[in-house]
Amino acid sequence: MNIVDLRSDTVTKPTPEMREAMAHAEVGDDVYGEDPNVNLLQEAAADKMGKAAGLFVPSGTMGNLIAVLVHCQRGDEAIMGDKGHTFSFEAGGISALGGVFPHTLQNQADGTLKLEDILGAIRPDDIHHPVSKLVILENTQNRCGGVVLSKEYTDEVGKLAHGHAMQLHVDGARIFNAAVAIKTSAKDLVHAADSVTFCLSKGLCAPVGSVLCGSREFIDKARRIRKMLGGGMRQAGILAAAGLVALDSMIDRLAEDHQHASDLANALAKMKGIHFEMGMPQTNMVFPSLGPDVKYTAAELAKKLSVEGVKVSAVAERRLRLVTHAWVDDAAVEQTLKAFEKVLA
Ligand code: TLP
Repeated sequence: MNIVDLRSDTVTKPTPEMREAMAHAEVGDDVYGEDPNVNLLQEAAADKMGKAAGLFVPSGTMGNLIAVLVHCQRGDEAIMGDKGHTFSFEAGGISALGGVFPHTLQNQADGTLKLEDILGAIRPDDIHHPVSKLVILENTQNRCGGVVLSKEYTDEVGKLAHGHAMQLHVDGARIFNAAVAIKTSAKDLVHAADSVTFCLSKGLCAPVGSVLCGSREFIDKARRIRKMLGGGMRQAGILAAAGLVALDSMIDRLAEDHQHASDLANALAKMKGIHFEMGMPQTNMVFPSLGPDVKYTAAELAKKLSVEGVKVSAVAERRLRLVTHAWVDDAAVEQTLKAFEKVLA
């Protein structure tokens, strides 16, 4: 049976072009800064983000952690969404390893943090309080439906943060999905950010890695922290070579993933018991909710779908997440819809 894996875009595998580039990649010791492919990738990534420099890191989680550790000292506070990846899915690393205090604000349905909430969260200069140092936004905002934050909104948040001597970090794990969805450049979307992490290993299909971008001074500090965390990867050019292919040839095609997500959602919305309380997909994430007519929980339904060869995630008692990516084609969409029809019958 053909398996359709919609649990995440992290399940994507390197393309034949990537495997070819990896096989022939010239390498060097990146801890000495001597890996030519890593250096090329970092330059290309920084250019795409409109920042002065980039740093290849093993994961999005490490990229976000390093950014927080550069921007904040122990006891400082970082303002972030309560549905943000850094708050919910990074094992509390900023607190465990950096002593950084997370100040969470409610993510609105459109993925934003209200400007007045951010303003209200910034601490006055008073020895009773931690020092507010950083605001973190996520674009696309995963747990709000993979929604896109606009340039205008991000610029407003940047202005607010900078006006209070704070920095802005964007977790842009899927920033290219955001850019493709609203037909703009990633550079524009993160213009106001002091730092941004984006992932090569999700919709862009590279096997491993993310790039953290920012000013030259920021990246110099980030490089030391990456070493401290054990993220100096030596002959990482084998991975960077795949990352270069990802940046060259995998960005524009993300529109196909968005189309497949839309196709899935439109057809699922017509099935009895399925509704979209989080809204229809803007990018590659589909979050169907199960109404009272559906006799299964999301976890039970996911199990039944897997018997039909369709893997999805249960993200709440009555909500699933389906993520489209390059390995999900028209036939996979069809197989998924047939599986839903069968298990809901
Ligand atoms: N997200 C994964 C899981 O960890 C939840 C997924 O399947 O969506 N920022 C955002 C917005 C992310 O969605 C993720 C991964 C990361 C950071 C972390 O990236 P990695 O997995 O490379 O550490």
